[in-house]
Amino acid sequence: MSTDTGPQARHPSADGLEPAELEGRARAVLDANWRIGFTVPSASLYPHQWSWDSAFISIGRSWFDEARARQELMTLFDAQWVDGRLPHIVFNPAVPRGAYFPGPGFWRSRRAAGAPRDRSTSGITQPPIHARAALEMHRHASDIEGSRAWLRALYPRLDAQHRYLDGARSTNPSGLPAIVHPWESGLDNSPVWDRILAGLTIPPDAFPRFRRFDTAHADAADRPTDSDYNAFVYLALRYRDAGYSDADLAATMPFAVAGPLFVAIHLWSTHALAEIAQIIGADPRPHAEAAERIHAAMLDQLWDPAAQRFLARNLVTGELEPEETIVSFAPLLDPDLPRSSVEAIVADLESACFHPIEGPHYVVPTYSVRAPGFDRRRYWRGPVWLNTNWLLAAGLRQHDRSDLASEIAASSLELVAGAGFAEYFDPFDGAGHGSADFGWSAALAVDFLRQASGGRSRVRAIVRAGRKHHEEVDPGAAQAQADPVSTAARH
Ligand code: 2M8
Repeated sequence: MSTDTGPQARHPSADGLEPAELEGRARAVLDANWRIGFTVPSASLYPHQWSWDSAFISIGRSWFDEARARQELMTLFDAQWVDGRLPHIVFNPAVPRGAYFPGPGFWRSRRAAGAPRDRSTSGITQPPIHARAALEMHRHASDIEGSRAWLRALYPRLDAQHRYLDGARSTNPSGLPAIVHPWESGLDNSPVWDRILAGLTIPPDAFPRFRRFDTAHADAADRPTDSDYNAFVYLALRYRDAGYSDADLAATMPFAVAGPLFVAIHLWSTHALAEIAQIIGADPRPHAEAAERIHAAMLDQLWDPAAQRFLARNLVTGELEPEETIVSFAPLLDPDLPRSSVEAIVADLESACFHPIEGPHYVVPTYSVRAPGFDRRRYWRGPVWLNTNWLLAAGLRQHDRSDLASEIAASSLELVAGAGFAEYFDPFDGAGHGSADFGWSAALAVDFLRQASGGRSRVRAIVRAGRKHHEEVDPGAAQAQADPVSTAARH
């Protein structure tokens, strides 16, 4: 999406938009992004299949096209490795080389032990939201028998995915699944990783010069920096050149982290897997036991009593990474989270760091708006994203905070009604950034619309308000708000 074409272009014709029309537009985006058996996150910026994107997209699509939604997850799992790992990208052979970096020639998956031989993939993974997605889809399936048969076919693959994460990836002192690359977190350039990336020593001859293609499709100011990309490439090559081996990760990989978002999603999906097992007549107990174990390890390893916050643990140094970001809220997905932790998270969520008291704004920014490094448009360093909003809304509903969940849902719908299905949004003026026509923004808008509590009339008011809200924002005031110094001065 161009961000330089002024407010009119950023907020096209939301005038008088009805919820049904908004859903129609979302469906049109998903249909335009459909390829053979899966949906691309973005036709320009991400022209292949991404793992957690497909899960979010399937949830939204399943409200109106169950067959394609199921097919999407099956296509993804067709690329699962023998060890159970689900790759974060499955490359579309129809896309020309050079459309995306790093492509199949970089990852060289076909040479790796246990990778599929008939298609190219990356060798890293992404947050395992898939079992939860499958359960969500089943819950609102109109064709229950078809859905049950599909779950039966998917279950062994989901089970293998979880065994991989609970096995090879959890063989470290935390007992939690480690991620070996910021791309595995899904929140690539989140400030959570800054300290670790700053400490990397990248030898000058570590890799040949490479060319990024992302900045040809999105404004460079919206994307990770070149120095982020150097670290991303270096870490991916380290893992690839070690044969994608998970042996002794904390000793062999410079980046090995147990992060609250990845872990909480894994835990939430483990609970979903137990339910799926029950639905298809398999034994839920191993999953229930795994969930208990992950819950205990998450509280023990990732809760910082001093900060009263969940933080990512650097498994190389043993330290917790202190940045105040949205990952700290993800443990709301744990249905057994102690009340005191729920209350601490809600207090953070409602604080001026994530919910500025004055002036119009949208929730939930991905980084504290008061942090010196907060950036209202740069990717995972401040903007609002629909998938993190969707996860937090689900977590809040689980802990009887439907009031806050509805607020997040309303903010999400206002954003897409005002700025279209952008990849991410400025928390102050609601402008869209990154790619336009982004898959999970469209899909999760459908889910928010279908799940909206308070009835259709309330949704209609929210969708209409989307445009009004955008019009009322004074960009000058929004800029002042985004400046942490002036924000701090007001409180
Ligand atoms: C972004 O990540 C990819 C690398 O995987 C990229 O920047 O090229 C992230 O937002 C990630 O969470 C997402 O799955 C992917 C595709 O939407 O894009």
